[in-house]
Amino acid sequence: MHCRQKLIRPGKPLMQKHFFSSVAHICQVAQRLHVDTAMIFTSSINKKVSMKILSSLMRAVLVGSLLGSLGLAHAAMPLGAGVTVVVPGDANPWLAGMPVGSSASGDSIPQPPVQLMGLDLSAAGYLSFSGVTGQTSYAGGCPASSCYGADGDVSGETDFLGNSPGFINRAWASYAGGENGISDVTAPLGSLIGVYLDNSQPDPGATPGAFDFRVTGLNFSTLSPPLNQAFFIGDGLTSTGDMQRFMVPVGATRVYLGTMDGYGWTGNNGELSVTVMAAVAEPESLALLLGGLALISAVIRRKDAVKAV
Ligand SMILES: [Ca+2]
Ligand SMILES: [Ca+2]
Repeated sequence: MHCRQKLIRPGKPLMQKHFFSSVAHICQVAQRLHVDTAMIFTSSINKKVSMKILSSLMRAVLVGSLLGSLGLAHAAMPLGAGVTVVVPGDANPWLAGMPVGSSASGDSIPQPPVQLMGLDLSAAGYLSFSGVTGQTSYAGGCPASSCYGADGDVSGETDFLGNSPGFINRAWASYAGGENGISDVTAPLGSLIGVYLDNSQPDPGATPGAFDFRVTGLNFSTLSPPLNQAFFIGDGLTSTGDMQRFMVPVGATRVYLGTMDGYGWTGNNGELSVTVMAAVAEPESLALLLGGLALISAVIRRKDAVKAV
C-alpha cells in the first residue's frame, strides 16, 4: 500500500484535506530516509484519527527539537545522479553567459567556461562537488611545471596585492570592477571557479561585489554566492575532507565552471574532471520533524515487539 494511503484512511475528509499535502511531503522524504511513518499513524488510526495525528506530529517536533539540539537531526535530498564535466585550464569564468565571440581578460583566443547541463537548479538548494581530479597550469606548464590541482596554487607565489601567497586578484580591467558583468574575486591561481547566472546576459552595470577568499578562507562549510559573483570551489572539500555546500541563489538557472587566472587564459593547459551533485537542503523544521518521527517509530516498533513476546 502506498505510504499516503497508509496514513490517510477514509472517514475524516476535513482532516484528510488539511493534512494531505504535509503528509505527502513527509512520506516522500521519509521514504528516502527509510523512516516508517506509517508505524506511527496506523497504530492509532482506528480511534480519534485526527487528534492522534496531531499528537504524533507534535511529539515528533518536540523529540526532533531535542535531537536537533543534540546535533543529531540532519537531512538532505540528492536530486538525481551527479553530472561529470571536464574543465579545461583555459576556461575563463568571465565569459560566462556572454555571446560567442566575446572577449575577456586580454585573451587572444577567448575560451568560455563550461556550462553544467542536466541539473535542475530551480529545484536545488545547493551544489556539492566530488571526485575532482586533474591539474591545470595558468602558465601552460602541465605536466612539467606550474601544475596544480583544483584547490590551485597556495604554495609560493606572491599575489598581485602582495599578500597571501598563491592568492590572486584578477588583474584585467580593474581589480574591483569585475568584467562582463561578473564580479572580481581573490582566489588561488589555477583553482576551480564557479559562477551562477539567471537566463539573462550579465549586466556590467549591476556587477556584484567580490569575494576575497583570503578573508573567507578555503575551508568554509557553506558558501552563498549571489548571481553573477565569481566564487572559489577548488576540489569541493575542506582540508579535512568534508564536502562543502555551494548554495544556489534564487533565480539561478545556469552555473559555469572555469579556472582562476589574472589575465590571458590563452595558453593555460591541463584540465580538471569535476562531478557535481545538486541537492535539496531540507528545511530545518522538517529535518527536526523527521528526526522525531524516526525516534517515535523506533519506540512504537519496540513496544509492538514487546507485546508480541
Ligand atoms: Ca595564464
Ligand atoms: Ca579544498
